[in-house]
Amino acid sequence: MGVVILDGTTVRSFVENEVEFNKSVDSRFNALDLNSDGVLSKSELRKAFESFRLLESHFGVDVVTQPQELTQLYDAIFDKFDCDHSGTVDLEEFRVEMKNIMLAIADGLGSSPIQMVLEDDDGQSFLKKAVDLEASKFAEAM
Ligand SMILES: [Ca+2]
Repeated sequence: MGVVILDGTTVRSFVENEVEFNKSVDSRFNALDLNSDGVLSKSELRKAFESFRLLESHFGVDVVTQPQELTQLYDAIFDKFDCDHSGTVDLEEFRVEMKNIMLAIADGLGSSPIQMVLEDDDGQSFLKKAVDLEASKFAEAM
């Protein structure tokens, strides 16, 4: 477990590094595509958001959300990803919306850094990757 400092600039520069960002998004997409049919179904995408825990936790404090509300929430998220309303999310749709979400997070963070506690198994998380990338840039500059 480690503590990292994260601000909007860190997240933004990660998103804007298209090669690194798409690599992370693509590997996440493949991990989520449980039946390997090349698209994400509603339940596959729901699992993604349950694992991100962006919705259920608020500043690290778990909030209780009713299952029915959650289902509506996940349906709304799925519609946002599924731009062409095909009933599935393809890689391109996933990339576009992940970028939107990360930029929204960056805007939310602004220039006030937050401290994040990362569990050991968070090695694959997007935010962790953003921090690692920023750290490697500092290392190169020195
Ligand atoms: Ca699938």
